[in-house]
Amino acid sequence: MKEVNFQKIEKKWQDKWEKTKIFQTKKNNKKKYYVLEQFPYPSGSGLHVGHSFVYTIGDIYARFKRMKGFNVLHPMGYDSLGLPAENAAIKQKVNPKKYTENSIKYFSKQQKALGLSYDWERQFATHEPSYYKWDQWIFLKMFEKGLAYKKQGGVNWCPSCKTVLANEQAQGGVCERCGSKLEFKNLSQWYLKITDYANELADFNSIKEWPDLIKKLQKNWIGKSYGTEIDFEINREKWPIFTTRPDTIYGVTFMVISAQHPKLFELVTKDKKKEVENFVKKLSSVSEEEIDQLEKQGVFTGSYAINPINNEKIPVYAGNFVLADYGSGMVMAVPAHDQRDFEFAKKYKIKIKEVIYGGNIKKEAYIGEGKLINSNEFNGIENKDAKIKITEYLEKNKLGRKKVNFRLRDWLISRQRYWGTPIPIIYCDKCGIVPVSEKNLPVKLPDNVKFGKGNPLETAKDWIKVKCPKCNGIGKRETDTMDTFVNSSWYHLRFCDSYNEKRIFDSEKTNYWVPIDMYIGGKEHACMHDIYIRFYHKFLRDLKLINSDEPAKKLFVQGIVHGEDGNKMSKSLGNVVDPMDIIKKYGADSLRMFLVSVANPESNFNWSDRGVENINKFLKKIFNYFQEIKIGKSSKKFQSKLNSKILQITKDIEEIKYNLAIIKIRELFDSFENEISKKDLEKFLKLLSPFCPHISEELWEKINGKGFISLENWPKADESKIDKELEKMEEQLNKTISDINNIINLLRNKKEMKNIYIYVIPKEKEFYKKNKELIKNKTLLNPKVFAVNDKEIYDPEGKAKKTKPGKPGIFLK
Ligand code: ANZ
Ligand code: ZN
Repeated sequence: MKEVNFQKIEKKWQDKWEKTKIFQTKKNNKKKYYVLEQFPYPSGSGLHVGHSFVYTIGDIYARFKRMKGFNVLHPMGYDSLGLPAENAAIKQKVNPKKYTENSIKYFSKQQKALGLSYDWERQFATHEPSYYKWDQWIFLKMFEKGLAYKKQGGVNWCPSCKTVLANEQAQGGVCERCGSKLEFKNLSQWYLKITDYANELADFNSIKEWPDLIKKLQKNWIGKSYGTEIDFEINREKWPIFTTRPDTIYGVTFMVISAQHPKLFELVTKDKKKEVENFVKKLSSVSEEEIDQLEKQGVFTGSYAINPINNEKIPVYAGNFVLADYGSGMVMAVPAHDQRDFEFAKKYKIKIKEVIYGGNIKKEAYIGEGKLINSNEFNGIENKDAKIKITEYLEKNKLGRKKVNFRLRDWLISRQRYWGTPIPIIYCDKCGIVPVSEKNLPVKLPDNVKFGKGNPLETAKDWIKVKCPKCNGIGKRETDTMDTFVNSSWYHLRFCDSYNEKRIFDSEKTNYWVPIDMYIGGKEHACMHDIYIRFYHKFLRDLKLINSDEPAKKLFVQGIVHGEDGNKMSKSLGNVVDPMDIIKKYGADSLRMFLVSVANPESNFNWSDRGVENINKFLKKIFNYFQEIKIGKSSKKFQSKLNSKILQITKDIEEIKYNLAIIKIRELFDSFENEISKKDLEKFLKLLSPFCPHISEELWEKINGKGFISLENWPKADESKIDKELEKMEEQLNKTISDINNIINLLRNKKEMKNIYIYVIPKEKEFYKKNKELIKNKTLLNPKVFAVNDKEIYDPEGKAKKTKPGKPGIFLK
């Protein structure tokens, strides 16, 4: 086999694509298709295998859809603000801007080396003031509508990143970025009122095609819960309490208010003050997940609540297992029917009152269904019905009401860091919080800051000092910047009109392209970016800037590439693969094809050097074949094969089962005969081209000589040419071969195996005999074929009995 200089070929076509701008997109009469891969955080270390994988998945799709006749938008940009860039810059003692811009150059160079068919004319990076100006503009719109607001409260603080974090970034009580254990602080911070959209975000009806897993994770995170709000009276004040179990209201024997509740001390009596203060001080922050494992602790506040249904007086405790910002931050505790309350009651010797019949409440809480007892007029009613009846009763007497609650919290966006979008707010002693006026946007990040202790922006004294837009008095700029997830919440819209200076984007242009038809990204974003982008999309819809409800029709979540040893790639394990090394050695086409050939792109898989080498050999074989082709007439058999493969490959790509498509491309190549028509060879190259665009262009040029294969039409199958019977037999044959290989792989003494005996039904004998050579090549065993009714059948283990039509019996020796 002759060597092939893949690198030279790849460079040639990348240059041609770039020069002719063939992937540049404009509005036209074709149907649109928007493919987007989640844009990267450009880091100085460049592209890793995970990036190459995501972009390859998207690029194959974009190329495929383009050839299918769609007007495809496939843009790329950089999510370039954020902590990691700032930290890396500090470490290298350079300005984050310089660091970031170098990283972007390096990144896009590597992306180009992968042969990705982006419309580079639309590229932007979020650290450019022409982009983040619109982050600030959206913030002002939210501020105007009361959706951006400042609030004092308990927040998660990362001691290592030295900033507060949003709830979504603090799951499990650790920092999403660095994994440090979070501290609890009480601070005044900026929030976006995502909870106003909670109900709509919990509705997935218009994104049915999102993966079930992502929908489930989001659903849990948003946590829609139907219940009843009941007004308890404490010290003559009304305290509405959220419960999902109004049927247990007669069993309430104490109340628990969150130790972090802002109004806790209004309930604490003088003699209990010291004790409660000590209790609160001892507690550290816990995440929602941790609460269930926590030892339940509390302390009596000295106050009593009145149960509105029977006027019973019950003690109010402060406790560590109640969340301050869920429901009303206080619970009505029913120890007989809630295990947390049960443990608490046992510990503090509080009365346990059974109100639902069926359990043994001496041992544990009974959380099952049953009839009500000890509940006056509601006795004897099934508790499911009692939920409705008691809520009705409370509603009638104005003591309570139906209520839907969400676990989702407002999005905390303040960050005490430099490398983010400045929050466009000015503080004035006279006027308070004043928004920067629109015409003064963008508020640019100052260059002159000192990194070191605290928020660097606080060292930009000249920048901070500013006139108050309202009274012209002395004002001070907000020094917190926005969470970087803000930047990525609407970038998909900006790609439709990247360089608009007058507006955030032109609605007509954007409405043409959005929603994204195929969005590709990681599972880790399920409850962060994937929720935020939906929120922003809906908000901008409500501003009438766009007319769709959801950002993406389809979301595809790719698997993770592990190291050759099966572990997560990491420097310390020495199993990191640099895609650029692979491109240098084998070329981008081999890398691309390998990445999507091992497994379904949805699954995790292990890197394998041998795997790439194998693909590389295959591509060399194709290349060599085309150097010495005999163009002629295709046989009927080949035409049948080709057309049937076109059908299957098209379907596989459509469903992003690229690995299956590649198996079929290989089978098709294996079935190449001495003479094939030019048209058919062209079709083969077209099928190959989304995966291996460079050599496809090169070979296309060789046999056709005109234009770019990337802009050709996808081949259509002529079903009349398919010999269904034959194709079915071949499919079964391939299945048999793979069964044989599976058996061989399981055997310990595989080396000693020489012969394979294949038992088929009489009708299939001829077909298998004809394919003996193929079986031999693919299994490295010597095949002997018998029909089950042959007189001289050799079948020492009675395997012929297992034969079924299309499924031969097999014996190895
Ligand atoms: C009385 C009761 C009796 C409850 C019973 C449960 C079982 P979801 O489904 O998650 O909405 N709750 C209310 N606010 C809370 C807070 N801030 N922190 C911790 N727990 C809180 O759960 C609602 C239930 O969680 C409510 O129903 C309340 O306890 C508790 F046999 O009220 B329940
Ligand atoms: Zn003022």
